[in-house]
Amino acid sequence: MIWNETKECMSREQMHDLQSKRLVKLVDYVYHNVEFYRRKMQAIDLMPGDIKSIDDITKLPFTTKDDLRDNYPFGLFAVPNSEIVRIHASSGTTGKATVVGYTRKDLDIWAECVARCLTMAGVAKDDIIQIAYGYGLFTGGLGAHGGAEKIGATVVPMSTGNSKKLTTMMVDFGATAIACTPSYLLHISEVLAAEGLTDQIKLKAAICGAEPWTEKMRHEIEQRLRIKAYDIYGLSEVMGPGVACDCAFHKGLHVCEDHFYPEVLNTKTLLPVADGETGELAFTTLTKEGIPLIRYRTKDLTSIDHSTCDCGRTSARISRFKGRVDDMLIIRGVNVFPSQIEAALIEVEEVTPHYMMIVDRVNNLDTLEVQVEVDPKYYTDEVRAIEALTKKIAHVIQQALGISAKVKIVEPQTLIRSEGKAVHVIDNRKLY
Ligand code: DLL
Repeated sequence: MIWNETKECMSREQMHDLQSKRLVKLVDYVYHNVEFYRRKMQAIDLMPGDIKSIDDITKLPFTTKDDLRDNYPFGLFAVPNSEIVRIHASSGTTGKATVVGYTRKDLDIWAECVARCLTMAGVAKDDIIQIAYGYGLFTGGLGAHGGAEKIGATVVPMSTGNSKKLTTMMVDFGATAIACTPSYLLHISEVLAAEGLTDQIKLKAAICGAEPWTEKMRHEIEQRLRIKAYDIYGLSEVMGPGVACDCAFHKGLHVCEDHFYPEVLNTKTLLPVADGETGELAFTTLTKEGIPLIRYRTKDLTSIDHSTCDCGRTSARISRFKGRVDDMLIIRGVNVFPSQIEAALIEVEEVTPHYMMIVDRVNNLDTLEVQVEVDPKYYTDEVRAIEALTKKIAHVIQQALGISAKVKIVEPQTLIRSEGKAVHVIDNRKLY
């Protein structure tokens, strides 16, 4: 069974009508159920009745990550908590997480969208798929899991962190598909090679995303493992993995645009750009009940193409991502904002707000070193005192980011002072 073949093969006109119908319903829904949207619309004298079709979308105000943070944790939910059956969260720009809630229907639609993506990657009922995205508050693990179960594949919920077990089970179970970050898969390919197991795997497809990667990296993965690798995109605010995915032609990622209306915006004017032009991607969730979002600015840079793909699908395609408009980094699949480090360091009396993050990739695994300047009045040559302070800072950073970092204390006044915008990140990773 091809998931949602009918919807994916809708004509552009049919899609326009469906999106229009859904947007009209959504605007009425948020106006009556989310005070935040009601106020925002009232502020610009906009009533639900003013939105008559998807072409009116530009009349609506944008939503940002800060709006989610300001309404932390549940302020943007459109249903009472009794209707929410799952919570996920991702990093906020400062201390607080960005929290999203799903109703049962939201989870069904999420699974449907992921199922479409997996189907595009050739995964079917008789496949055995290892899900090696993190399970937990991150949407990767459980999101991919739901879609794989929906198509009836045999799901192995590996999560992250134990490469040896993963490679052993890949061989022993005869896994035919894997879903994980592309950098982790490159690492896995090295583990397999080191163990002499590459020839014993039955893998045919990988569904990789959650971090930026390149065509070159895709070819490298395909060559090393003799498989086909597909690009899957998503973000927790909008849903999680499965917002878009590429097909065997790899000419952009097909957006599940019956559920997530994409706009690509000029980064200065915030007006929609023409097909092919790069801009910031925004999504309106056309069917979400738990936390519907209107024109949510993803900060991801891409371009859009509404022409029919060589595969025959008519859905809009977004190009491989070209970066971000903000300073968010993705380290070991985890979203990290430098401002989170800053907020964490403020809690440590002995240090100054001068820090430098050095990100690298060793054996295809990301590493993070945080160099921190100590307040001169606490600086000492005494090794034990420095060790204790290093441990204390590492703990605070781990708590704030959810990932570990190597902390290096440096002498006062040694980190570069910038005359313009402060530079807090050196990213040495090369996405080949
Ligand atoms: O990363 C959801 C996800 C899980 C997608 C598993 C794909 C696979 P967040 O943690 O909220 O959600 O991070 C979202 O990650 O705004 C992009 O900047 C980046 N990102 C996600 N997928 C891709 C991709 C998940 N395929 C943020 N290519 C997004 C490039 C990606 N960047």
